[in-house]
Amino acid sequence: MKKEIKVPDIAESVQTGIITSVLVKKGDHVSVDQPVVEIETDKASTDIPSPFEGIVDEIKVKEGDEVKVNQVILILETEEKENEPDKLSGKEESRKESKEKDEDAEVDKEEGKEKDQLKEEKNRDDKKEDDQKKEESPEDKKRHPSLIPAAPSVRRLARELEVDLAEVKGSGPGERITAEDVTSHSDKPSGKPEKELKSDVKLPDFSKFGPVKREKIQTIRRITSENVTRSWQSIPHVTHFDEADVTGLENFRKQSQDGFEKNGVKLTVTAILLKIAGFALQKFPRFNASLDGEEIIFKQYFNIGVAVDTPQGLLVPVIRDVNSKSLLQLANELDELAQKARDKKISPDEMQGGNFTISNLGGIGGTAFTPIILPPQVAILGVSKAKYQPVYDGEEIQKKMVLPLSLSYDHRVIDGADGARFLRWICDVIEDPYALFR
Ligand code: CAO
Repeated sequence: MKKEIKVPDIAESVQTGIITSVLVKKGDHVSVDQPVVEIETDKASTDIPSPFEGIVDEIKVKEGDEVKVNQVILILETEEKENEPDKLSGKEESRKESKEKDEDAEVDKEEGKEKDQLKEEKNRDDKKEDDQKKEESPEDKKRHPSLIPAAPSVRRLARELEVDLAEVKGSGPGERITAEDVTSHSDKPSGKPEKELKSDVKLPDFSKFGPVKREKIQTIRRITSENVTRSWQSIPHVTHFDEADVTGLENFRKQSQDGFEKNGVKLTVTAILLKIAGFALQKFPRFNASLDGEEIIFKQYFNIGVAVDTPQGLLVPVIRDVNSKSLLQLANELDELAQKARDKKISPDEMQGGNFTISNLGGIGGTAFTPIILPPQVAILGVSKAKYQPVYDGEEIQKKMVLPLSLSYDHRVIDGADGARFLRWICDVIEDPYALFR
């Protein structure tokens, strides 16, 4: 029996991706969980595993194709007979069941909320409706979107795909709008220009001046570009600079190296900064927060993202609960996640939930830079190259290794003095770890 392999729900808010590699060919035998294609989404590169065992009968996609969640990518010829019940692998079946249960529970909850809301709105509108006693026009629907018949999950999908439900004709009973109605509506040209990376500068014909070559912008670069533009345009950034004497910390790092290497990992500057930044976030809760309209959300957990330079662009894996981890655990986890990011093996989940970010460009060079905040975070620490410098200590000039640090913060949440105190505290702890107890 022929079975379709579709693009699964990769992560919340991910609806499309680009096929970067097809890992099988027609006639190949595929086993359960064997990766069949590699897909790049706005969150990461990931493999799509086969939920069935069988022989590849047809490949519906090729490298470079843009695909949507639920789109068929492959057809497998399985050993199952036509009339046999759908035999999903045990793992897939329980995955599906528990996902459906979770979704049902969520939908029930949302539907409950929505029913109350609907009731309220309906009471308010009943008087008017008595007078009108006529069918809802699209204009009415626009004024009362909650009167449009659609399940909460469908409304959510419409929001994600930026589809206006008032413009969708429902194909379900009583013109109820289904998920398919929304996705097929989003396929139709809406008259709105496609999201693209536009420059405000009118480009000249460069070929008049010399040879040129054009290259399509890859998904990760495109998404980074959109995110940094949005962040730069919507967050009032301030960048504060300071320097830490890392002579003692470098000695500690070198002395500890043997012990770490016995455990198969190097103790790096970034791992030490992760530890110190975790304590700093605990001491200065505003830096571990997010802005939500007129409220500030103070997070009670300490997850820190680390910017990783990869061949496909900038990725930011997140180290969770840094304050409950030892330096060795942090060094190990950082090494593992950075490698996964470079090997395109990092999952979207491993890049979510960060409260603060560290971007260390010091391994490459530079004296200072102004990092861009990753919303909904409110601050990011930039690290430049540590080098020996003559430092006057009030009595004499000494040779010290100095690490330049830059902290960009959201001025809506953090004042300049707070920014200066936060970064100075980090420098103090780097220079003298006993400062932690002060
Ligand atoms: N100053 C001086 N030397 C530094 C340093 C610093 N700030 N940071 C790292 N180094 C040194 C390390 O000590 C190491 O030297 P040794 O081999 O002699 O010990 C070398 O540089 C390489 O370090 P590393 O990069 O392997 O290790 P790391 O844990 O410090 O950094 C990571 C890991 C993921 C942060 C880094 O590999 C990386 O990708 N950095 C780029 C981040 C980036 O792109 N930021 C920009 C984002 S905004 O566009």
